[in-house]
Amino acid sequence: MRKSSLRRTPRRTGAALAAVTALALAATACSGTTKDDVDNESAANAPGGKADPDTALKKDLTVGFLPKQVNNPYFTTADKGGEKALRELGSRFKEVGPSSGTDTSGQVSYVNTLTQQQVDAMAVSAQDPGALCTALKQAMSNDIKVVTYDSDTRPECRNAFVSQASSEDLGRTQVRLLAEQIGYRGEIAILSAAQTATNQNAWIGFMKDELKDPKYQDVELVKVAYGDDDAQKSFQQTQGLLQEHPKLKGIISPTTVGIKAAAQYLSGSKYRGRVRLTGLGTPNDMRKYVKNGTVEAFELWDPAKLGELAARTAVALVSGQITGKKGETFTAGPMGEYTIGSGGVISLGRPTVFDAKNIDRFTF
Ligand code: RAM
Repeated sequence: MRKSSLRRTPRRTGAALAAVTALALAATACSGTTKDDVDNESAANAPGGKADPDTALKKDLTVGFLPKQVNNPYFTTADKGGEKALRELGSRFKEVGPSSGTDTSGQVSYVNTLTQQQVDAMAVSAQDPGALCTALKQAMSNDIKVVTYDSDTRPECRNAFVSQASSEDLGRTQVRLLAEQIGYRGEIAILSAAQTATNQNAWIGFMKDELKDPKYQDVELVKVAYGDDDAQKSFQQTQGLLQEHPKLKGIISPTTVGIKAAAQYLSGSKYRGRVRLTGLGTPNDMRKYVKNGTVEAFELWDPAKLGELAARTAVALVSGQITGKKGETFTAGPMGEYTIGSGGVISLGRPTVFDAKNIDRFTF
């Protein structure tokens, strides 16, 4: 089914397209499993397609953005970055996506919709590493380039992953930030997003590994709670953590929705300033909690730049400047040159740590 002629036969009827889609879905579902389990490289390593770094960027393309959650301010900012870049490149942006932070099946339907609409590329932040694979492979077999950004799927289910920063760095630095604040002693907890989220789970894996270092021998991780990137649930989970673990000294929340809700809870409670909070948040969400002493320091990358890089990567893939293989390089407009790393990963750069001294310089 690779490189089927679907996109080159505009007169194909909707019914015929649906039939082909269903057949291809069945075919990919039956054939992929064994290879998928062992193949750790991106879909770029499938046969065919050679990068031509000198070819011109195509215009008039349509790139569909599918975030984890549409009404999450983090994704609003990220996708606006993608929209701006596509406008500059003479292409079109569209955004679809679920409103809940756990709606994996909703994401699968949106992938299928974008495939049926025959977009040129899609940029997807995956709610779950495996659940989207069949649908994404179907998109790629219809000559649609697939970029994941923010949260990855399995490497063979997309052409490239635009990563916000090294997962290892993000996981380890969040533990270091909190440990310094609690004097390397006491109980800590993690308040995450969805239990299936690839990005949060990768960071949590590195947090647990970091905690094995003997310098954290007096720090104990007592619970990982999940707020599903839902403000109310995250607030309640924070409350629950403190009820269950009254000696808790600190919380790491590696989600913009979670850290904001946790800060809101701590700020209005007797724990303000006593229970430390760090993680990943936007300066706009966290400014008042830094100023009122609830939060000392937290980190993030610039979401708009992440969206911009996802859009520029998608256009470079469609144009044939890159295929997603390790070692290929391309110029992402004013963002400069990027090299594709192992597993088809393109890394945005290093995150910024925000505190009372620098937070007013950032407006996202
Ligand atoms: C939330 C989402 C997103 C994550 C940020 C830090 O907005 O879970 O995937 O990257 O937090």
